[in-house]
Amino acid sequence: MAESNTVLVSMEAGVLTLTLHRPDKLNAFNEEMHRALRAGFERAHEDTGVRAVLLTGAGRGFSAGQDLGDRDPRKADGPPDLGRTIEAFYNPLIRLVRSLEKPVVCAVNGVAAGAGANLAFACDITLAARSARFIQAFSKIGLVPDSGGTFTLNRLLGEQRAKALTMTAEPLDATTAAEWGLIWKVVDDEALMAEATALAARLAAGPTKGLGLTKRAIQAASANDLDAQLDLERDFQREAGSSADYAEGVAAFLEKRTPEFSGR
Ligand code: LHQ
Repeated sequence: MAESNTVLVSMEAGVLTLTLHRPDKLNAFNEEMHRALRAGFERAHEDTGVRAVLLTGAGRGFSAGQDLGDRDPRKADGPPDLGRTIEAFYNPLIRLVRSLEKPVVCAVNGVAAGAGANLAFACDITLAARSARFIQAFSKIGLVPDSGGTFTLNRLLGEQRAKALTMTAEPLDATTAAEWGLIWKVVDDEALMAEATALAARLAAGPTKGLGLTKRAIQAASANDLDAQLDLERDFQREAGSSADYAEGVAAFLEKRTPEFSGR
């Protein structure tokens, strides 16, 4: 994996922690940070030792979205092709997060704006510091939401709230984001990392094969009717039922002991 100090990478007890690290820019995305984050998620896909990912930001922000200095339309060679930027960087990132068959926990440590907010919403279980806020900043600069925002906000909030948040770019506080179901929960600022780390570690020690199938099933549900989803559940249960973790889970239950899951 290419070394870059724009994303700090650490691995402990099956948890790959990826920390966005451009704190003086509120972890806004430049191409180097994109490449480093993508490499982190690619490692999570390939490395069987990785059983959960924890994504967070360094400093007082989670991510302010695209580094606008890097996509300045006033440059002499004309406005940049933002479609190309989306295709090359943001879409692959969101696809990597969503297709990873392992839990992705996100700890939003501070402001999350633009693509930074929508990246946080694309993760599987998102916790936020009580002081964090989410801003659909796109409309402030004449852009449209990206990084799956129109998909996620519409599904989670419905059209009224999705349109109001994106058209007004009004900040949404973490408590309201949790009440609206955009994130899992709010945690006191000083407790955020301990709680998110403990959650990621708990998931990494869990039956991660089954958790990965659970993630796929829930994500598939919005495109399926009930019959298709019931069929999918049958197929996934068949697969989970042949896993070592199912055998271990049942054995541990019957023997009244704590299971030791391997993720296989
Ligand atoms: C920044 C940024 C930033 C550069 C803070 N860029 N420096 C995809 C494809 C291609 C192109 C376009 O976009 C996209 C997707 C997107 O993400 S579009 C949305 C882009 N993001 C924004 O429009 C948010 C811009 N930032 C802000 O509105 C504020 O910084 C927020 C509300 C996030 C935080 O406000 P404050 O807490 O008051 O912090 P600040 O504004 O003072 O920022 C701290 C520093 O970070 C500052 O630098 P400086 O050298 O003056 O200390 C900012 O310039 C820098 N920074 N966001 N996106």
